[in-house]
Amino acid sequence: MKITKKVFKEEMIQRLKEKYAMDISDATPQELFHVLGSVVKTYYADDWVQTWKDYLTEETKQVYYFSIEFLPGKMLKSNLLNLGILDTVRDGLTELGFSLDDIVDQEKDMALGNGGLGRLASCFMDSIASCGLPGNGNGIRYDYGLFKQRFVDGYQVELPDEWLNNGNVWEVRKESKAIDVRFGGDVYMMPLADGRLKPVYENSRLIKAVPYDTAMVGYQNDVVNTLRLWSVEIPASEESKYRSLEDRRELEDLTAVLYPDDSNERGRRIRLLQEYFFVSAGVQSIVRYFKKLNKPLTTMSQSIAIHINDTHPALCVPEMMRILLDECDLSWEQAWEITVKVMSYTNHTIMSEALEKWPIELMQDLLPRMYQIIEEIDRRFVNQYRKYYEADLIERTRIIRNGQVHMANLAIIGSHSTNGVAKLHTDLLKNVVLHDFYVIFPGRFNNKTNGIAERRWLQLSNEPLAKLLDKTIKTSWRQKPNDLHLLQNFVEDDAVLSAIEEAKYKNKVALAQYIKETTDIVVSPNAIFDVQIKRLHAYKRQLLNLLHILKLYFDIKAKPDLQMEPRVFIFGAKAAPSYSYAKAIIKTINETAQLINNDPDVKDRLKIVFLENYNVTLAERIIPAADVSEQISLASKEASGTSNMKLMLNGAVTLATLDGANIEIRDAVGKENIVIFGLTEEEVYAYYHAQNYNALGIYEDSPTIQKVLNAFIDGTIPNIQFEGQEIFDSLIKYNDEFFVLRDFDSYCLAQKRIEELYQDKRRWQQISLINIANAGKFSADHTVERYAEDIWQIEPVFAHKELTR
Ligand code: NBY
Repeated sequence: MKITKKVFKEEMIQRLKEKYAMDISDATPQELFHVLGSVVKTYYADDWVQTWKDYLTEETKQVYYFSIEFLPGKMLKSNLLNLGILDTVRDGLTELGFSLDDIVDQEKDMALGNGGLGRLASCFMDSIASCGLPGNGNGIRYDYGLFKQRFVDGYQVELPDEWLNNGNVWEVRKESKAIDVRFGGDVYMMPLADGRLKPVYENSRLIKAVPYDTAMVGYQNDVVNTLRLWSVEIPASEESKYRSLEDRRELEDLTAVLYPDDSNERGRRIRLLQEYFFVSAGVQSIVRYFKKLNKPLTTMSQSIAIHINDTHPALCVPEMMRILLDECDLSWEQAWEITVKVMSYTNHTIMSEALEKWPIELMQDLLPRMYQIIEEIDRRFVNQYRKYYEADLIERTRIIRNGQVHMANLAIIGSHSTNGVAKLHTDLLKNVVLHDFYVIFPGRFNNKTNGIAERRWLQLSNEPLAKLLDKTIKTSWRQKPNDLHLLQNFVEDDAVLSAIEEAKYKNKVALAQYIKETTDIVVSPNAIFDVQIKRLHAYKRQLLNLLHILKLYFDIKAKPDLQMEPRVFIFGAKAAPSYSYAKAIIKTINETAQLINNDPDVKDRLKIVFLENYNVTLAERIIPAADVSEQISLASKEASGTSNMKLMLNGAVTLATLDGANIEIRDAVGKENIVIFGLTEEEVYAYYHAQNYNALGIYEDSPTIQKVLNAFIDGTIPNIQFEGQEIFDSLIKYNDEFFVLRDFDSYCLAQKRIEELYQDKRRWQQISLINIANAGKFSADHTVERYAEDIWQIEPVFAHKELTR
């Protein structure tokens, strides 16, 4: 698309007049944002229609990525970049007297996700479109996204995220594509004259699922895919059934809020209904589309792939079965073959409390037909495999067990592919967590290491570095992230090395400014910016970070003129509202920040900054300014991590355990260019087997640990009487579930190593460069290409595009 500055400016002036009846010079940034959004939409409208038509007429095989979370953040700049008009628009606006950045500030973050899993889904949407792959997202249009976090007296307080308050320019409501979804009541099977059975529903309810489509614009390739999010409405025909306001409310609330937990949802009715709601609407609309192609249902897997992102959409399996059996009259065997061929599943965690299970009664009550079908899948599974395997193994792998429906078991049994999200994670799935399934279905298991959208996490968020790269290695890296490798040739080039440092410095100045504005804390851009940004979880061990900071603090107190490299420790993290331990950690970090930041003895050698409301937009500010990337989860617990990749791409040095994708980052940069510490996964498992971990012993043997831990309960850290005790007890009384004390010494040594490296300026610059140069490997473009080839069997549409252009 070729848009000139002149045309763009005229369009802005004209549209603003039409929409707000005013001269552009009088417009507020908010008004400008809305007009700009609608102008940008016209720039991709034709391609959006065309992409859709191409898929239909060419009968291209498409993937549908089902995820209960998507976390795109802001979309304006990313759309401009991908349309190739970022500079045109920025310059045009400048000439009109406005700054693009002020207008960008007006856009609300679209935060329909909790953390890594939701953000991964959005990186994949960007990469799928940018690689020209035919793929669409399918999810829920929550009225309220992830809560806004505020700190009050150091405590996390949650406020509703009213992201739709000023409307949403990017979405298109498609009333005509609405779908009826049925739930509740009773169902029984009525025999027909020809011997088949038909379900008869009594007292069930119908709700209407209305899709809202958002364009997923590919990077300068004319491909525009669709993210389809469903919203609930009560169909006119059903109005009379709702006598009480409460009844109505329960339904209307179905798509009201995103559950703010990133590990477990304890069997809540509305959550199960949410899962079925978007699955049923999505699968029904896919089958409706497939029928338009006039092909035999038995060939569905040649046209359609459905991806189940974690177990939340696992009902895709029985829902597809229901449609094929009840509405298309296929036999069980035919329906099952199609379903398994179409479905694939990604697992994102080995933490057992996060493996989703639903009580049988709840499932029967809310989704009676789903339950019948799951029972039959379970029965047939047991029947088929008990011939070959011992009874215990079958018992452990079946779907219905101990009064519960095991969703991971359903997803694995009902799909042809199960993947983990980093090499170590996949190995643990095969060898430990899902080993029983691996025995039965060895060919279904595969690894797909996560990746990130390099466009957002470098091109958009780190302009100083992006420009430097253009100058140094030309611009091909923008199309092909692997070309970042070219930077490796400059590892001995002093000019390039110091330019990298200058770009980092610039970003640090900008972050320091933001920190001053939002927290009133003054930090020096000359200090080491040490960053830990991720959800607050015991296994991610923000506590280990804090213990080390306290150690540094006591070192200073013991030796007031201690020479050390000044440090700023930056945290960004939300805790699930119901996760009281995580909230205690937040409170404690905030109180420690008060203590240290205001102690005159510290003299700016140490600062703690806990930024409020960590989200995609804040990540885009912090990551370009980071010197050190904290990836310190207990080995074996972090499935992959993705902030590790984003920070590396921006030249931060990784300080990490051998967990998740950290291992692959080490392999990519070489062990001299990363700082590794702590127990390995084998050592962690050895402790589990021997059951001989003794946190109290470590405490008793180490005066340093005693000093640091006692600060939690002796009043040294103020205002944490309750929280301090809770944390102390978690380590000593409850034997330190995540081996924080065991890894403490090793972590402190690693931090010492970071300081030494930083003091060798040139060496640090080189490590930084090597990290950037080797980050292309972690582009989500590669990841989705692997999914496309190995799992979905879909192909890019470029060949066609080239011909018709
Ligand atoms: O998925 C994360 C993993 O912890 C991280 O290591 C990985 O990089 C990332 C992408 O693969 N998992 C995650 O973010 N999980 C969730 O957000 C989540 C959300 C909801 C629920 C469970 C997990 N839930 O049960 O409601």
